[in-house]
Amino acid sequence: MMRTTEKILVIGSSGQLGTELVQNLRNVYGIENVIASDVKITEQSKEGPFEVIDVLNATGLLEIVKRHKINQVYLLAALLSATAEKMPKFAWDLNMNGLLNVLDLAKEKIIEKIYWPSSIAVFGPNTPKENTPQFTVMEPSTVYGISKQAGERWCEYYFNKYNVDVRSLRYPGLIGWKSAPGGGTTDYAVHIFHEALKSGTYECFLSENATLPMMYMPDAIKATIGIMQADADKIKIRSSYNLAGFSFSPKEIAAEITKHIPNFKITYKEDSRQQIADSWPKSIDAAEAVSDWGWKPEFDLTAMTSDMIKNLRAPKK
Ligand code: AKB
Repeated sequence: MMRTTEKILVIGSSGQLGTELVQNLRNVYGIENVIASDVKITEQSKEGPFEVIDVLNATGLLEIVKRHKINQVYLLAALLSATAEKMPKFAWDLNMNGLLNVLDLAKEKIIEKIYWPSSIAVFGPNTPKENTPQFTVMEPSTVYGISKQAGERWCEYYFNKYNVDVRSLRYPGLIGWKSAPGGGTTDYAVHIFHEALKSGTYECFLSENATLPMMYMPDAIKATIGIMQADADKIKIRSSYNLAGFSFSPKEIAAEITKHIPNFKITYKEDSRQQIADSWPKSIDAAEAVSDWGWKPEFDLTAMTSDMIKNLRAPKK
């Protein structure tokens, strides 16, 4: 474990990414130096310091940040693409004002460093779909994408105007076995494993050829901690970095799962999430993340599938 003076607050820590990020940050910085927080108390509160925080309550947030002498915030609380379409105004409020509340803490020099996730959802139907570059047409057609794109602009603005050290990644769909996703369009790529092992079948809400960029959780954690630990002068992009793992369609992941579960059957019944998937890139060019701060993913579709199935089959401790 690293000796550290960091005091880290993870907001929205009980979600898919937060659950694993908190565990990994605690391995690096020590349990007592990483405060988990969510809008309500969860099982995570048994594992280390935990606070109930509504990020929209700026006064409550400030009190907790001061009490714990926090100097870094990872702001993960947000509504994802599918849920945001059902509650557009609330999604905008949470995704945008939550970010502004945290950016203001850094503007006032109360905290030193912020991590804020963006997403491939910042791209839209007019963006080039293959190997989508860092700088390109961005006309998102979902509420989530609009909020992430505006958030990126705010991050860059606070960096330029107030010298706020904010760092961000445009995550693809994240796949992990330790925690469940919620409210995203890429969630099928996690559910498919659970259903394949439980019942041997899965009804997919995207079409068989809906190729999307994805990433295995250990790579996402490595990228997140990696960009936060990089020297500030290496972080040349203060909106958000393209991040790439690998891409696949429901048909391709089903074929990969069949190598482990030969009788597995997938069926397709598209819902409104297909339209969201249609508006997103199929693959991402992460050249800037590679050259600026040394991004390198480890997992591809085959390695991720084997690891997911091995871990989900292992007896629960
Ligand atoms: C979603 O599907 O909404 C998220 C994302 C790609 O940001 N997983």
